[in-house]
Amino acid sequence: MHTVTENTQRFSSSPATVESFTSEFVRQLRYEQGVDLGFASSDDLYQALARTVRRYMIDNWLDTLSTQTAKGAKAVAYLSAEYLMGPQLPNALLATGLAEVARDSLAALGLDLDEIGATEVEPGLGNGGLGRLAACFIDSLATMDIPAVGYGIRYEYGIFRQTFVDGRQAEQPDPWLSKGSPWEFAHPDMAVEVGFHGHTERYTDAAGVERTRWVRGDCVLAVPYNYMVPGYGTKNVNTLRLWSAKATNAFDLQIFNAGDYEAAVRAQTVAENISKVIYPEDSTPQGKELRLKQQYFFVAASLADFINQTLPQGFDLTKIHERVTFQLNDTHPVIAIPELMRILVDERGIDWATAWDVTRKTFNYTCHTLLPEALEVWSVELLGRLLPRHLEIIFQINEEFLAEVRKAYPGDELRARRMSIIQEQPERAVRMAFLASIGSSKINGVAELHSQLLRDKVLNDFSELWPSKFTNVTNGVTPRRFLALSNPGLANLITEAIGEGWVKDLERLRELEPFAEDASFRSEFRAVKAANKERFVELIAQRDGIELPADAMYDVMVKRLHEYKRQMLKLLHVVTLYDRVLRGELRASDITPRVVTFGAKAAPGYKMAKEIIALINAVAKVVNHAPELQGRLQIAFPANYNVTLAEKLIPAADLSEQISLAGKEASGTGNMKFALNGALTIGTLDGANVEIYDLVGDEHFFLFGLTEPQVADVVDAGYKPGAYYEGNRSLKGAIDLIASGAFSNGDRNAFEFVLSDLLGKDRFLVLADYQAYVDAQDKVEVAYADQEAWSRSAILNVARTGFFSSDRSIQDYLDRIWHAKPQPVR
Ligand code: Z15
Repeated sequence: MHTVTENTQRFSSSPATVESFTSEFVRQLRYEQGVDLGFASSDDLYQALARTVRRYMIDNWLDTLSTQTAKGAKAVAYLSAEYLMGPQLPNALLATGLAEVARDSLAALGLDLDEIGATEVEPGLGNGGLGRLAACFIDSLATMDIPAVGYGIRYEYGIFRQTFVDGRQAEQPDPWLSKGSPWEFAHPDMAVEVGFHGHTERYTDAAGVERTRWVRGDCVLAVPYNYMVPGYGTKNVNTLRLWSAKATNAFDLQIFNAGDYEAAVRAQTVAENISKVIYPEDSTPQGKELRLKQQYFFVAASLADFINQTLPQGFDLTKIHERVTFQLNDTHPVIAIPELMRILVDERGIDWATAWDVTRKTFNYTCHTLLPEALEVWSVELLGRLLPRHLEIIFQINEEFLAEVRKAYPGDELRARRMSIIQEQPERAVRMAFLASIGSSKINGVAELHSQLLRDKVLNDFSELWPSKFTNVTNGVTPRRFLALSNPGLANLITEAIGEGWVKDLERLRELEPFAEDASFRSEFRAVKAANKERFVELIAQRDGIELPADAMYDVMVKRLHEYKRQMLKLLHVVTLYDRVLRGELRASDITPRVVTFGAKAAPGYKMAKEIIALINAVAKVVNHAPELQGRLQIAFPANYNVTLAEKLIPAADLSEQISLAGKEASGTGNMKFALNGALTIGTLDGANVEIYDLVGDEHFFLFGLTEPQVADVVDAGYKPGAYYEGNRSLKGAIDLIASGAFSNGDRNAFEFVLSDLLGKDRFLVLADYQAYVDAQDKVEVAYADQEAWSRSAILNVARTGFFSSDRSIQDYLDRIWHAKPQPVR
């Protein structure tokens, strides 16, 4: 069986010998943790091992910091509410080149690296694609020697742990820090005060100038925790700085002053709640007060940190854009724009016009969505109460902006109203995407199609006003984690064929193209895939107690549960196959054995998503045991899909399901990971699927479904899902089978909530794309039967998707937006 770390030593030379590593490990265990080797628990061993590995990164980290400070070069500050990091130990072993030494040294002590590594709880500080993208980007920034810092929140509880109770999602807290994190460095000494509430005042300063100040009502401390972000194949180690909320001493004082101990402790709880838990929403914001507090909390701390700690003392802030570019990862950190204005104008006394000019040069905004309901708005009432000065600043920005719009389009009052940062209906609220667009130099979408739709639809007025502000940067994924680490079998095969340069230059995978024609290479490629399936089957057996065949086609759909992603379409395909067999239209023995694997968390408040999860589990229960199917069709739905599971599952996949309704998925990044690991995609022309399709070619991709303009036409014509149901026997058969109670012990109402929506509304045109999807799946069946041709296609998918390295994304950001330069540590 392949293990996570077995091949990694080949990519880098080790900074330690087995002897020195062993003695450091034992020293950590005894003298830092106070534990004897003979009595160490698995967690003791993990902590000591992590601290041992960490020790070999620290000198490079400190050298990176001092090199960058000395050079005064322009830095990238990535502002993101989420970082979905995944396990840290294997990545650190890969980056340091210590994997083999660690394995041997532990073995000499009678210990097993993989067993110890399995103790790690991944930091789940993100929901899905957006958080994982941030993690890939900081990996690439470090690998490319770019001075960069990631700023975010150290949530005490990460994304919930999902379990299934009677097939329905239940959420458990994720106390990922309960045993401490060996990877973090706390700096309570560098805490920053962050204010909230209060009021604003006008006053005349010593020079006789009219100014405004914000008198904060209360404040909390933001305590920074630093994490090393090691680059691969370089000495550079960057920093991820996550903020944790702590009550100020003012709360303690209240105990004495008011004598109300309980109230004081309650106030402390309120303060520390700010970084308590990540909001489990993905692509649909909740508009909760605590969420806005989180956003301002980390953004205010990050700006203060950069200005006061990173820039030299007395730095002229009218030049801040020469030293840093703040990248806004979606609208979550957009309150940073008025915050920088407040600092420049109120605190530094810089005139408004200069401050605004500087601010706009300092920020850039990445939009990650097309769903109108996903665009954040904050009510004027809430924003004005929580951040009164920021609301005033937003109003002034808006006033000046609307004057500019009226000047550019005289008499077009409708346009001015459309473009206002303030929406009036259904309540007065601040449109954060508009504020971001106005306050940034560049606005980018995350795939070609998405960027085009931003220009043409979501932000059309803005792109008419400022066409050159808009650009595209197609997303990418780090080949370190998602190929070198997660798929050692394939990584070794590639390296044997073309050398190891691909790890830092993924376009070199092109050199694999001729190997697609090589029968013995194809056979080795199939052997790797088969071994990855075995590895996955073993994992799922012990992790979930699910028994799966290893010699089946692995058809995989893993992503957040969302209607627009259309897990229902995949499920209808499965039900259709079952229904056809029941009706005697299809012989089970003619079905290629398939394991349909789902992995998906639903936002806890998203009723439809949770019902769909229940339906998938209900169908699985019947289908997996149906004698009629002779085991040829299985559904595996392991609970709690996360990065750890993704790293085992993606390398085992044959077929990647990327079936969102065209025009809804901004990019997708799972789609890239699968193609890179040699799965073929069945997908729509949505998000980055379009670019994958163009690169790999039509013969190596199962394309189906309406295109975005066709979707618009169908919707404009008045879409009637019922007509598709009535007009399609096999679709009607599948839906009727669900409605008959076949998956709910005869209960005909069990899935009424899902089915009535599908037949009455079907916002995401599942029924309209059904037949095209089933037809495409029939082509999959035929194609898979020819294993030589399938492997050829799979190899070409690997060879042609080097474009999707996050290193390329970062290079695009550098060229098109950031203009920062590498600063390698010597
Ligand atoms: C999120 O994960 C994404 C967009 C959002 O607006 C939010 Cl709030 C969360 C995803 C997109 O859905 C996905 O298409 C994209 O690949 C990913 O961000 C990274 O850009």
